[in-house]
Amino acid sequence: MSDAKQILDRALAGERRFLARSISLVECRHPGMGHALATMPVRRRQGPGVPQVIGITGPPGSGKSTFVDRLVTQARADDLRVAVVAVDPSSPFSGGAILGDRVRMERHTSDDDVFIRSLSSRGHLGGLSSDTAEVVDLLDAVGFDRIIIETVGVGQSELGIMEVADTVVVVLTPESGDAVQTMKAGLLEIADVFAVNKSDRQGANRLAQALSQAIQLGEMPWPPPVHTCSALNNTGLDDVVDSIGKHLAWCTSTGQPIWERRRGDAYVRLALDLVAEQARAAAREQMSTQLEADLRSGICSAHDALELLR
Ligand SMILES: Nc1nc2c(ncn2[C@@H]2O[C@H](COP(=O)(O)OP(=O)(O)OP(=O)(O)O)[C@@H](O)[C@H]2O)c(=O)[nH]1
Ligand SMILES: [Mg+2]
Repeated sequence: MSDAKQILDRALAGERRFLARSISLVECRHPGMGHALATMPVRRRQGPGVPQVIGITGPPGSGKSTFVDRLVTQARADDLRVAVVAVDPSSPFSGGAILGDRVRMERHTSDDDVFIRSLSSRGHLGGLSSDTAEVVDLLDAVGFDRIIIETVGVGQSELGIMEVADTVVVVLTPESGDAVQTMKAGLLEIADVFAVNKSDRQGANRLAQALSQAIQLGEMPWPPPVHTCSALNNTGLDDVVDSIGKHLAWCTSTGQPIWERRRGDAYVRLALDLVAEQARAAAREQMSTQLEADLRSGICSAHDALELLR
């Protein structure tokens, strides 16, 4: 039995420390962990909702973590075990934000039924690397009832979250741009529910109305409901939560084929990412000092290097 399998088994037996270690092994793409994961009893492979996976995305500072904190409180009131995965954009500027998240969620850290973990986005534009899907599988197998993923994003780069979450909530603010900008950024394709947060500030209603109008124009299988709310003041959140529930119900009925396609995309993407990462690492290893120097000076083009390193 490999070390990874033993660590995973102890995580499955409910040992928190080993859950944290298993996640670290997923993050570093430990091959033994990858294989062990594939044999796990992952409930979400059967269909949406068990566990319920909710993705929260939106521009920096729109109130995602404050919102997630509310969702955690609500889930705990329903006696659900919750895991939160916050995907850091691995940017030198994110340090403060992550610290901020910890402070915001501090009240939950002593609760044994709440697990909070930051993941690196590995420089993926999407703010969500394919190993997030594996971490969610792990949290699923360990028995969490609800898994919440927070990622920062401003548009199409966020497609990855759709593949992992049953429902994606896009959190906007009156300051994050008008409806046209939101659509140009591709957020309409990503959102299952829009939460226009910071409704205590001017412009939230206007943005929400413009978004609703734009949505009505498109013929979407699930036109995303738009709500205004204030995560800080705890107002309007019930409607957002209600819409999350309705979207999940839709996923388990009419929307099931769409949900299945999204899920399938995640597995295909994970496989392609693994291949690409391995090829890149092998090419890096193979690249001689001379070839690197030739690339730097322009003697050798990137296309020539491709032929040489194939
Ligand atoms: N006025 C107002 N401020 C809010 C509201 N919700 C959150 N904030 C504040 O907005 C700031 C950012 O909140 P966060 O929850 O950290 O936002 P975030 O989207 O998680 O931020 P990043 O993860 O850094 O992208 C904090 O100072 C919050 O207190 C709200 O409804 N109204
Ligand atoms: Mg945050």
